[in-house]
Amino acid sequence: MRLLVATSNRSKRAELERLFQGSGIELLVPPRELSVEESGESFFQNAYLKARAYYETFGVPALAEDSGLVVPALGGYPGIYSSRFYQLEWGGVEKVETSEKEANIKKLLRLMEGVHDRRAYFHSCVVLYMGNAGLWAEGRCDGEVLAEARGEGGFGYDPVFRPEGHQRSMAELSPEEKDRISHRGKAVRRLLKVLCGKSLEI
Ligand code: ITT
Repeated sequence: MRLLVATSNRSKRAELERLFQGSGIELLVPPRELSVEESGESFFQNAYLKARAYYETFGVPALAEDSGLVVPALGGYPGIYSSRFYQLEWGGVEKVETSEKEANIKKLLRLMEGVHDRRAYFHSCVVLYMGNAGLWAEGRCDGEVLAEARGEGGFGYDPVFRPEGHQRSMAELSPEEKDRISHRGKAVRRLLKVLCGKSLEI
């Protein structure tokens, strides 16, 4: 089976490729990236919109993922707005000095200054869209927002997120350690269980 990976985020694509290794399913890179408006109100709706757009453009079963960091003390933000949090009026627009990632992190840390409840979780929803049939699965990784960035691995908010049960930030974990506990790892393993009918040790 071959699936098109409906994402323009290279780090996310690399993680999905790792998570599908050994599944017998081949992930194909799209001939070009699409700009899909993420107008949904949930991770599921946005993942569905992306998977459907890639399927309709390229005619191949498409796998999309929508994810983000949910911080209850911030009313659920950045949430579905995680990738473009710095641009949101909510909480004040953050200027991009080095990269969008740095601006997102800077805004999150600014809003968390003096906040006692630092609990947060990453959420991932994967959607496989095949035209007249489909599948979806979700995963969550609980932890807390750190006071400052630590580590070089992963992507996005990984340097400021400490997963439960670990002393290191997500960006300080090896790729294999992250895959074992991550929201994306859990969602993909659940999808594969339905798709292949077996549990994979990834
Ligand atoms: P595509 O829509 O093209 O897949 P994207 O990066 O815009 O790429 P999302 O809309 O799903 O993807 O936004 C996900 C954002 O949530 C991502 O850019 C990060 O800021 C954050 N995020 C998701 N998973 C993460 C992870 O494993 N580690 C750190 N940050 C993560």
